[in-house]
Amino acid sequence: PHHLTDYLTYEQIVQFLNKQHNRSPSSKNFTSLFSIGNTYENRSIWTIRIGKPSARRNILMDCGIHAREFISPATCLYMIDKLIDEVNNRKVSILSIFNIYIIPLLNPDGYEYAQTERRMWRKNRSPNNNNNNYYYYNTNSNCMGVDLNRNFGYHWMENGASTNPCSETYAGPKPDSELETQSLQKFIKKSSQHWDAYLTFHSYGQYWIYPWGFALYMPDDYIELKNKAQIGSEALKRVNGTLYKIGSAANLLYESAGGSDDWAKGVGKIKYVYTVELRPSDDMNDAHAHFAFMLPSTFIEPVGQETYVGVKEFLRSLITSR
Ligand code: 0X9
Ligand code: ZN
Repeated sequence: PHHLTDYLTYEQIVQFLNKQHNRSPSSKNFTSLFSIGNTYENRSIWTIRIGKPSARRNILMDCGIHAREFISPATCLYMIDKLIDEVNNRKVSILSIFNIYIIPLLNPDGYEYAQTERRMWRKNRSPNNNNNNYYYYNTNSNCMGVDLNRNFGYHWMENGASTNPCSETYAGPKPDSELETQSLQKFIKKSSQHWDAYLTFHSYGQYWIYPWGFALYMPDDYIELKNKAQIGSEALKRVNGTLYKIGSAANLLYESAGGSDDWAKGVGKIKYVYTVELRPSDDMNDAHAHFAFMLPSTFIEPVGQETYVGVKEFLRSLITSR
């Protein structure tokens, strides 16, 4: 058990993952640590698999798509620590059924930049100096970075995204242009395995969101997605009383295309897909709302704790369905 009292740097996260992988004989047996690809600045996108040999079903989670949302990677690390606690548990656990793959930091370049240079950085750090553009005009620019959550090639650029490289929601020169986007997609596709669920953690607002983000209409199976989101968020609430809202991305937040969630469902054909917007709430009557993206690190523990319980209960509810 590890105490996460601070937001870690990329280097510290790599160390943390190695320590977790090597924690015990059973953690060495039941986890694997690998990279799904590299970023523009050549950082590895580390991924850990946690699951017992009997596990036949697969779950994917990622954190840290947006650089400034520090509570997201911290929550993935917290869950990794708790899941590895469970690996030692001889009882039947969700890890006897699911291999859980966690990518704790999908956008390490942006995260490092937010930690060292500009706290409110959101995008990745790829330069926008090419004319390799989807549109007839070029977007050569000195502004850096692509919003990875506008870059995924499913209904790309249809709504709520920008063609301007200086925008915070710049969708990139073309769909799937970014290495981080490609790495995640390759991993989802190549592991010719079936994925039961994909959860992507962001902040903030306390929303448990299902597709679609690109348009206001609902997926055919949205009732099932909604029911399972309810199970997760109710369990989460029982821990510290934290209240989540549930709905589709476009309805609850705003229409925006190119998200990893829409791609995972629309192209990746994963049934249970969610974006979880962690604490704080965005309700200005909430005492913590003013923290916004700058949630103090003292929140890592309670947010990690409640999110882990919610996710576990959600996963349990999948065991009986399918
Ligand atoms: O706008 C986003 O990318 C997400 N909110 S955030 O404040 N973390 O930036 C919400 C994404 C919801 N999903 C889709 N729009 N597809
Ligand atoms: Zn985000």
